[in-house]
Amino acid sequence: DFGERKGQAERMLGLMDVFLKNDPISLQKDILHHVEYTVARSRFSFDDFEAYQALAHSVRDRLIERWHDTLIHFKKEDPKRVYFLSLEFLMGRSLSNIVINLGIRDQFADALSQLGFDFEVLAEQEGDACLGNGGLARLSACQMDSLATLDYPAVGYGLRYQYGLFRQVIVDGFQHEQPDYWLNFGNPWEIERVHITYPVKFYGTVTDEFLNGEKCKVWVPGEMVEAVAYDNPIPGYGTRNTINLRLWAAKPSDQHDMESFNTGDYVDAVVNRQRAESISSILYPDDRSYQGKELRLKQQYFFVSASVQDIFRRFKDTHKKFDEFPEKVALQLNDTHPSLAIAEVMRVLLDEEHLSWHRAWDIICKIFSFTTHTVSPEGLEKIPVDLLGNLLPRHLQIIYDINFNFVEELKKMIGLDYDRLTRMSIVEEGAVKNIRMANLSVICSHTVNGVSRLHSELLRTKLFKDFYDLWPHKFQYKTNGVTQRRWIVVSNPSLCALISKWLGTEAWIRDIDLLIGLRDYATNAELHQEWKMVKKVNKIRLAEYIEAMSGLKVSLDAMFDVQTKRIHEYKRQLLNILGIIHRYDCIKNMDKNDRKKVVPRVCIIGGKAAPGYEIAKKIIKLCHVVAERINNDNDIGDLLKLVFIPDYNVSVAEMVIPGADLSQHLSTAGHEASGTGSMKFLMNGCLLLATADGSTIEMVEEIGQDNMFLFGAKAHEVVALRKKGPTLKVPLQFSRVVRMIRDGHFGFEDYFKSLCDKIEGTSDYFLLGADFMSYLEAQAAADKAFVDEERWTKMSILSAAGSGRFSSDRTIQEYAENTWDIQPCRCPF
Ligand code: CR1
Repeated sequence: DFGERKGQAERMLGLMDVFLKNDPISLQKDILHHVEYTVARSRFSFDDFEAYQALAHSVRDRLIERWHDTLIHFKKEDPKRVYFLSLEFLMGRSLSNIVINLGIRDQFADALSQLGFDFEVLAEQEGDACLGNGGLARLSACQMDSLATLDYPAVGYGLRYQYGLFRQVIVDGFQHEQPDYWLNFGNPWEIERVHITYPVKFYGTVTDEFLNGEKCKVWVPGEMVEAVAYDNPIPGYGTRNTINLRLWAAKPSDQHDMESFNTGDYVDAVVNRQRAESISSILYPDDRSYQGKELRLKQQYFFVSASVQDIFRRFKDTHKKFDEFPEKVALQLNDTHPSLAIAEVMRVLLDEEHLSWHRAWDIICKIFSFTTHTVSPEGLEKIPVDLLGNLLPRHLQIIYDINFNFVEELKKMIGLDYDRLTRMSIVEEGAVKNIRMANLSVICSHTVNGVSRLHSELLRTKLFKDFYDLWPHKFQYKTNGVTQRRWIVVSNPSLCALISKWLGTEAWIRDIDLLIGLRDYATNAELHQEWKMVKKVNKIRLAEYIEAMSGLKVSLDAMFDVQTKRIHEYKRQLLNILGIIHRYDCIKNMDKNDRKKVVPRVCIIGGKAAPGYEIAKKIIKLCHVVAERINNDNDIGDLLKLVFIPDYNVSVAEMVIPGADLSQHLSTAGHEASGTGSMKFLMNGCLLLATADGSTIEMVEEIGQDNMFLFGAKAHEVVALRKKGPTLKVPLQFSRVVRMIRDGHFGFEDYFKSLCDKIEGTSDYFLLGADFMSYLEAQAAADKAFVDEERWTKMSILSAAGSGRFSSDRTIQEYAENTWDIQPCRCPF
């Protein structure tokens, strides 16, 4: 009957256009069609949100076309694929990004304007997908964009949380958290795959059984839930390739609780089933502390198990021999969160595919690569053995076995150095026995990546020194990058047009190295004029946002000075606030003449604090009380303003970053693994005031020290400074501003006492006092540069021109070549 089916297929094809058309009439028809039949509003009466929905569905149709073609092409070519496992993806909005990558933004904008709608206004209707916390999660999103653009055969795997990162609401200067039920208004960018489901097992017991005369382990689970796939197509730019980001949602399993239906109360049994869904219900909002919560572990295993089943299914579709597995599969662990995948792949190979330990282990050692995103040992995930053993009894056995073999091997290599053996073991002994997920990941991966050069150095000399001494060849680094599609083309259209005009090409959108060509015009008066205009346009947009949000009018002549990122002690937002208090204090004590020389500033701070992170929350409150004081002091006027931007997320960032003149990156040296916010500011021609930490060190190499305001102790000096403890001198200026807070100059002195105690005396772990003078000097240098407009503009042009190295395209290419060993697989047009 193949002939019959083929005949039918041909008839069906004849009924459809080969491709959807992108001329204005076709687009308008398509949008109206979706208004009427998808959104189910009359085409004579629909509002902006409904128009957005119809628009999104028209875009989605075109996206799906390419996505199908890519998947078919990959299937045909069967290249080695990289599977990118990440518990977090911070996608933000999708519409603008997608139409730009598909190359049909202008066509849609024209079509809409003929219908009486403005593309930009509709794009604003979209809510953010905040399925991640901060740096790590946004990095994953940028990397997906680059993977697609560079034609790599990649699949992203993650969790489809029903509640994304909390919304931050400020009440009386205090942070409050509100749930982000982001799916309330539907999500046109995902495709629910009701037929792509896998059972995921938990709890239960492991028994020994005999199969064909061989002993094998059988895991009899105590609970089963179903993982359902939701596919999110990710289009590349300048290519037909559109790759898949597959997010799993938990649903009750039909097999799981037949028994309870027979024995118990029917209604109760149905209600109980709903508990299964809680696994994918919420994103944990702490980005660096691990409390050994069972639900978190369940989430990790749930997404890992479903992804691994999916990967095996795909492999087995076309391959019989598992020895070919490493030729077709690269598994990337984005931090330790997905590292249970190691034990899971091992379990499947041993218990389900019945490979010998030796063969299975050989495969494991060839397929995993691990990237860590932290510098501090406390940031490394540990899982209590009891918790793991209860939830995943078979996995605990496998991890013990891996560890046993490892330690035996290690003894042969290093002898009975018990301290070192203890440090390197996957199992941490102690009152609570823990599994060290980082050790597991390092031991089982062929490559361990850091996210900047300095980070890699710290990994080799501190965090993973023992492992580096053993396996130096495993350790690499790939300095992070961000995608210029999102961070220039989508978020700063005027700059995008300007760059293309001066470079005479749009090719830099795919080939970022071309940006360097801007250097040739760094002193060109005409470019300077246009460059300043672009900045002004973006400052106006930001100023309007600030006014709409807080009622505060800010002067466009002032320097817009921005620090936006998650609130953390090591990121030192507090240093910024103390600097602002100092500036305020100085202005207050100036006479009229001196005040004329002050460079007016609008200081902008934004970022979320983890709900349980008290100190971070106090920093937010401090920012508000200081702002209250300064902004209401008529004596100060436009010389100084302080604004806290609430609910910082991807789309707020898209507006704030292009409008910034100066951005601050103040982490105590040696604490920021990389930092990626700085890269977005740099690309947008914003000047950086920063410590020599993470990726900023590499930025200095690209744009030169003269084009940045660097300050503070270097990473290698920090340790020595800490040792000085109480003998460490802090400047009078520092003591004075802390005293102002303690004395209640801004109110709430009792509440802020613990904050002040944290930075005075021996407890100033992040060295605010030690770095304060140097910080003030860097600020003064920034003021001086700002009044020299020509110099400032030149620095700004050189910043953008030198930002090419910080594109995620470069990062991904390095991963593909040096870690995953994959080749591009380009879908023909
Ligand atoms: C690091 O703190 C880095 C990003 C992306 C962060 C930051 O320096 O740029 O990862 N870590 O690599 C993180 O978010 C949860 O950990």
